Amino acid sequence: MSTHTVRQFPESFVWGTSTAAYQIEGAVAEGGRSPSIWDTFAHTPGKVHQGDTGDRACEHYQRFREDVALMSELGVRAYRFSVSWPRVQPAGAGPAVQRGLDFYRALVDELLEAGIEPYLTLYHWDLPQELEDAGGWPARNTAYRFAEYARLVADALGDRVTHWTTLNEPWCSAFLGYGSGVHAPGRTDPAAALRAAHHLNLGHGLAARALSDTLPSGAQLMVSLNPAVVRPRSDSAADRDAARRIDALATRVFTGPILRGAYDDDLLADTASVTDWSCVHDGDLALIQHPLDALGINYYTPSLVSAASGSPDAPAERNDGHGNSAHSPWPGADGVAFHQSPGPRTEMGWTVDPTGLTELLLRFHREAPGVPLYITENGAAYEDKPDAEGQVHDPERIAYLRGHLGAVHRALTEGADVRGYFLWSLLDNFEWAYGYSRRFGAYHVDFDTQRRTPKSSARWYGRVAASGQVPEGE
Ligand code: PNW
Repeated sequence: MSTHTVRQFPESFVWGTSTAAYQIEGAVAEGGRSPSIWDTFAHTPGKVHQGDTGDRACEHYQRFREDVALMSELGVRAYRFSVSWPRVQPAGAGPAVQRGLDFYRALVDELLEAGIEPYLTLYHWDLPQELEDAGGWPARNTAYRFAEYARLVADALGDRVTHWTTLNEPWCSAFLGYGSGVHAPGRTDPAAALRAAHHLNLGHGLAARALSDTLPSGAQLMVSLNPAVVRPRSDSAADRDAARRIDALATRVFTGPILRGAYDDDLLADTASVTDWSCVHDGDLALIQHPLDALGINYYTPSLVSAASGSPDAPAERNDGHGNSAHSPWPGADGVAFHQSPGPRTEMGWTVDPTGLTELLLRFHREAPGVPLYITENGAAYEDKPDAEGQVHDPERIAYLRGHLGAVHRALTEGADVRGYFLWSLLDNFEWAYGYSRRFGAYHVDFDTQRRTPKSSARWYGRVAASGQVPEGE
């Protein structure tokens, strides 16, 4: 076997970068935008690292043309971004605000002009605050409001955007937002978190139907999930059961209804002490199981779990990678302990393990037969200090990307229908509860001057995107 194999990707493989509205746009009071739950949360003392907010972020709202030029310079042919709901429909109900739609139309036109294919996500966590005040995702009405908003955006941009994603990582919205409270809106109510999960599923199904009704034929409908790769610490029955529980709460709570039209019995049994699931109405599951044209998978790191040792009532250890909270994001799984997986870690504390990505892609190749897969997020945070010449050398990120692209290639050779890869992220940006203290960008951003500088990983990724080849060594 050669030690210098070059892994060749298919000609049609889509290479892109990814961002989200609240993490990069800033301009939170421009153009008629109203506050989202993330504005409120970030402005609440103690919620975000050093009191950072998205008020300015990367000023992408003003600098989007420059940012599209960065993508051209990089040589990527696709861009995944999200639309800010409160920019388009400030109260979360009623007519769209034209200035909000105009911003996204200008962005899309700039992308198309540059030959970059837009991949639009409707919801990357920035719920209009007014809808939270009316109950948020634990309230059924929010799912209907989401579908209405989806239709407004599809009416406005359906003539020029082909790739449509309803939700990004509903697990984070439901369980970090309403369970552990480390994300907006910061509620810590396990029953509300499970209701939120169902209403996110319902919102996805209703929005999928609205998009199918509105978009021209040929449009591609997808959802981006962050399914967990859960590994039991030992082969004992108790540890394997702990892994099963977390798989149910992290992954199957979404893929069950979305892919198979059902919540699995073990999930319902595990959570029976938390909720009776009366939020699931007749007909909901059929709506949620709307045919998908593709499935988006976000992957960063696997999870290592065991049955909590000691008395059966011992509280679960928390996974630091999921943010520190006295409250669990895993309702009904108090008997599960999380452990640090062995191996090198990124600045998030997340273990680098590309084999998890191959596993996930092969799993969904089996569980969603005929549904093309995209990696809609993958990447790593490192310290990334500019040197004396202002250059940023990030060999660890290059190694991370090389490893994970190797994992994607491996899944392809084993038959998975993987169509594209979106690096998280184009720019260093507002990393949620970590504020600006964690940098995922291909481009370094100086948040005082807003200067963007390509890291060495950006140049590396650009060469990969241009050639479709991932070199094994340097
Ligand atoms: C994802 N967890 O967030 C998001 O889609 C991005 O907006 C974010 O910047 C990126 O990954 C990096 O964090 C996650 O605790 C946040 O398991 C937290 C978790 C997973 C994903």
